[in-house]
This record gives sequence, structure tokens and C-alpha cells, in this order.
Amino acid sequence: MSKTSMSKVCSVIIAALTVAALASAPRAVGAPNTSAGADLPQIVPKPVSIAAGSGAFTLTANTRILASSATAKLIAQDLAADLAPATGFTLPVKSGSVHAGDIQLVLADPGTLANDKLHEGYQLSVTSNHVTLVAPRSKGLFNGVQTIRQLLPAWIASPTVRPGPWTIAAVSITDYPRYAYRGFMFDIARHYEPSSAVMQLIDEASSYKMNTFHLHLSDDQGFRVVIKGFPRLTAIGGQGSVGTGGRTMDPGGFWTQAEYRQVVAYARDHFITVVPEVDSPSHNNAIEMSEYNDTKNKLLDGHPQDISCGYNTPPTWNYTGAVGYSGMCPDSNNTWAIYTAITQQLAALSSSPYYHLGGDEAHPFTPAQYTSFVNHETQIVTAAGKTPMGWADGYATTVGSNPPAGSVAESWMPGATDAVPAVQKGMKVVMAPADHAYVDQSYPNDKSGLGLGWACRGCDLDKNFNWDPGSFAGVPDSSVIGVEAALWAETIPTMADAEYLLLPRLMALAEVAWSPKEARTGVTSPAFTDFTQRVAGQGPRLQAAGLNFFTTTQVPWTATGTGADASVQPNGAVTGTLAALSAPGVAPTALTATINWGDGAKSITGTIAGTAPSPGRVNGLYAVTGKHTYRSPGPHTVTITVTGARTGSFQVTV
Ligand code: TNX
Repeated sequence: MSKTSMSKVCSVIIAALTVAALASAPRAVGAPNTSAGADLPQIVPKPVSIAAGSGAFTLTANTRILASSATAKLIAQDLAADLAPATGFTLPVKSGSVHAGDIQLVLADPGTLANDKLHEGYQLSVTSNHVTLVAPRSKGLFNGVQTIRQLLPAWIASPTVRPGPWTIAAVSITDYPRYAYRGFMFDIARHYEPSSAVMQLIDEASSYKMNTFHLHLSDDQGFRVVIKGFPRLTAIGGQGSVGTGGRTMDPGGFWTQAEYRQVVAYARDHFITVVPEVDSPSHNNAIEMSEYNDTKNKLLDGHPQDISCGYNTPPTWNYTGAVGYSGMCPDSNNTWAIYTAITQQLAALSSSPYYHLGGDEAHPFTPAQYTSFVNHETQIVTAAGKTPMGWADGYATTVGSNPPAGSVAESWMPGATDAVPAVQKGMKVVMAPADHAYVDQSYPNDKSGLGLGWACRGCDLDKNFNWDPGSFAGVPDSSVIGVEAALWAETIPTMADAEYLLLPRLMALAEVAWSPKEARTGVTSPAFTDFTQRVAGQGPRLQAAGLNFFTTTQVPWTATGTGADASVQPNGAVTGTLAALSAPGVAPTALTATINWGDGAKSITGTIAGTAPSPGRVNGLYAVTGKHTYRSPGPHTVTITVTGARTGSFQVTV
């Protein structure tokens, strides 16, 4: 999505609502546990209710995007910018009354969202005449725009112009989230990634209506953002990453505060808040390595060696994935000079009400030391204007008896056993049980070597989907504020590797966080079958966008395509590439393309070319070509039918 400033708050203008469109006769109403009919659109996360209408809307170069207010206009401009690359259209953003062919964004109460307690919902109506999106808040409009993008053909995700047609089957959707906190965590401490890479992730997560980005900025192997007054934190602490591929250490890096601000602004434009995490009192070897000998720093007392309370004193670098050995001393003034600077600066830079202090796996500490550390730290966090959040294993079980009001524990233990003490202390809980929500675990029968296995070795998409955050023993749903997908980065040196572990798992966790509760049980359940059918619809979108993903056998991926650059020459000969073909996870040799030229001539077998998938890498789009000479110049409608490891049929015009 393009960048706009969403920070302007404008008064709600109740525009003349075209509600007649909402009344189009429904054919099928989506409900929990029902399998989506083939005629229902493949939306992830599943909306609260969806009813197919009749006919279809077509977006053309004459479409206008109407906005009911200045705030709606910002989102309308984003939508226009987002539709431009694939359609080639420069759609004008206007105010005024709706005409045939328009998309209108209206900031108003549609009257259908009485159950939307979190105020992020929207009402969307698509008729053959126009599209109307209505939401009481701009967040809702943004969420509705994500649905409009998914209703359009998959090729809308293409960075280059595609031929369309850009139709949306008539539909009426009422939608709002189940949980307030719909998070994804990325660990740039174990493997450094630049801010630009993180912005791509924000695009992807916001398209599935996630609203919180938890940035794991510091761990034993790296410290990733400049802190004023402590240049060594990044100069020394940012130099490496976990070693992979036989290396002791992978390359490191760090962000300037300007880059961090850019990420926060980009996230804000996608209605995502950023939660910073600098882990403590353990998982901080990079801080110890940076500051242990920082004897000249005026903010320290000349003897910073007293920060070191881990198993190794003096601390030494360890670029393996080892955990739980480091630690900083709660009774050292130097520890607090460092943590205060970090906390104050990151709190000021960040947009979330939460500040994540880590708190996990603090093995070198006695409970008393741990409590002393965390209780001191929560005061710094609170004074910096943020609500503390911590990993539940330590933060909920060991912290002193008075967690600050509103404190959030992030539960990661399978079975959510670590959430129980949090609830008993009156904390709210974010659910990230490692066996369901840790998207850094390995896939089944996978040769990529990517992913860890301690929580869920060889786990497929059903593990991410089949669980309920509100149904753990001792943890009432009323204590749960949301769900987080956690992408730890020990094994992922590149963004392609990160995407591979994250997708399509992120879709499952987005659905668990957004969609109404349903019986998500087992690989053959109606809910999972329905989900995997909708994920299949995301395949060509991901491929068109050039994203990497795991083509799990649990998803019924299909073959689908769109026209490329083929044309009919004056002599009738067809030249160029007929189609770009999406066939996720299979080699071109496993496919046959039968081309019916549409002129009565005998069908031929076309050529499918492209690079096959390899371990850890999905294939890209394939090129379909075929030889033919028409008697007339065209246009001609060509039908391409793909059989073999993926099946499907589509038409292109030459
Ligand atoms: C556990 S659970 C961790 C991380 C690792 C991750 C790998 C928790 C809060 N910490 O330090 O990166 O497992 O899966």
C-alpha cells in the first residue's frame, strides 16, 4: 500500500448512504462450520457473515473512488494507489454521489455493526452497479479495503499491468474482529533485516487484518536500533547474527532511529501499532558484550562490569541459538542506566500502548533477583507512558505481586499453562502457544532445513489453525485480548526464508484472531476444509506478488492464469507469451496445458516454461506459449486447460 498520513482526525460526516445495495437478495449465508460454496469468495480471514448476490461489478478505467470525508479520502487514495500497478488505471478519488462503476468509501455507521465491540468492523456491498464500503471508523474502512482487494481477481497483486477483467461477484459482507490484539512478531535480533524488509511484512500482515507488530529488537546475538548515549549497543551489539550454513556468525546490522520512525509511520498507515521488545533480564548478551567494557561512557559509573549476572563473566559472544545463559544484574546502577535509556527512547518512538520487556527463560536468576529486576523495569516502562507486556513464563509466574494495571502476559507454553498465573494476577493475556503460534517451526517432509523443532517439529498448517485462544483451562476468554504469530529467526537468514516459514501460517493465525469462534478441530473438519479452500485462492496472489511460501499438501492449490503479452500478427500468427500461469509447488514438467484457440481449430498442447520449486523456495509464475495462425486478426478468446499435478481452466484474449 502506498503511504499516506492517517493521523488526521476528522469529524465523521454522515454521507448519503446507498443502502439499497445492501438489500440484494442473498443466495448463501456464511456461517461457522459450513463449507464455503464454490460461489463464495475466498477471503482470509473469514468474515462474520457473507451473502452472495447476483451479477458482478467490474472495475474499469472509468471507475471513481468516492470518499465521504477527508479521513476516508486518505484510505481511498491508498486503494487507488494499490490498484494502479496491476490494472494500469489511475483512478480518481472524488467526493459526491455514486455513479455506476464507482467504489464508495463512507465513514458512517451502517447500522449492521451492533456486535462490533472493538470498532474495527465494516459493511461491504458489491452490486453489478457499484461497490459501497461503510464503516464507523477509519480502521474499519481500512479493513474493508483489504476485503475488496481479496474480492478482486488474484492478479490485482501483480506489480505489473495485467489484462483483467477486474470483476467482483456481487456480495454483501458484515465483518468485525473477535480479538483486539492481532499480532505478528518478527525477530530481527537473531537475524538482522533492514527496515525495508520489515515494511513488506507489514503489507502482508495488514492484508490479513493484523493490527499489531511486535518487534523483537534485542537478544543474545544482536541489538538492532541506535540508542542515544550508548553507541556501542549497535556498533558492537549489532555486528552479527546467528551463524547458519556452517558459519560461526552471520552478518548483522542495525537501524537508525529515523529508520525505526519510518517503520512506525508505515505501520500506522496500515493501522498497525508497533510494540518494541528489548528482552530482559536474560536474552541480553549483546547488551552485555556492548557495555561490559564501556568504561568511558558518562552515563555509566566507570565500572560497568557489574552489569554481568549471567553464567559467563566476563560475557563472551555466542552466535548459536543457545538461550537462557545471559543476564544483567538487578542491583547494578549501570544496568538501569542502560535499560532506562533504551526504554525511554523506544517508548517515545513507538506507537503501541504496550512495551514488551521480554522476561522469558531467565535461568541464571533466583526468583527474588528476577522479581527485583522486573519490578524495577515495570516502573520505568510505566513512567515512560507504556503498559508493560512480558513473556508469561517469567513475567506472570515470578513477578512481584503487583503487576501494573493493564499488564499483559504473552503466553507461549503449549497448553497455555503459563497464562494461568497471569490470569490469577489479573493480567490480560495474548495467546502465542508455541505449538500453534510459533511460525518458526519446521514443516513436514520438508527439505529446506528451515525451522526449529522444539515446539512443533514437522508441523503443518492445521496446527496453526486448529485451536481456540479462548478455550484453555484456567484462562477465560474474557482475559484473552488476542493472538500473536511469532516468527523467531534463528534459522532464517533471508526474507525469502522468513516468508517461507510465515506463509501461509500467518493466514491461519489471522483467522483465529479475527474470525468468530468455530469448531476448529482436525484436518477433516468442515472449518479446516473451508479454510484451506480459501487459502488456495491466495496462492496466485502470493505468486503474483513474488512472495515465497510453503505449498503444503493440506491446501488444494489449483492452476490458474492470466493473459501475458501475446498478440496476433497481421498474417494471423500468434506471437509472444499467451499466459502467466500460477501452479504453486509443482514443476512445469508435472503439468500439461491444452490450448483451445477458439476458432474451431484442433486444440494443441502448449509449452510451459519456468523455474521449478526447490527446497525452501516456491516456483514463480510459468509462461505458457503455443504456435497458431488465425485466419482473422482477432480478438480471439483462448481457453487454456491445465491438467496434471495442478488443474484448472482459464481464458485469455489475443
Ligand atoms: C523460545 S519462548 C524463545 C525464543 C526462541 C524460540 C525459538 C520464548 C519467549 N523464547 O528465544 O527464539 O523459542 O522457537
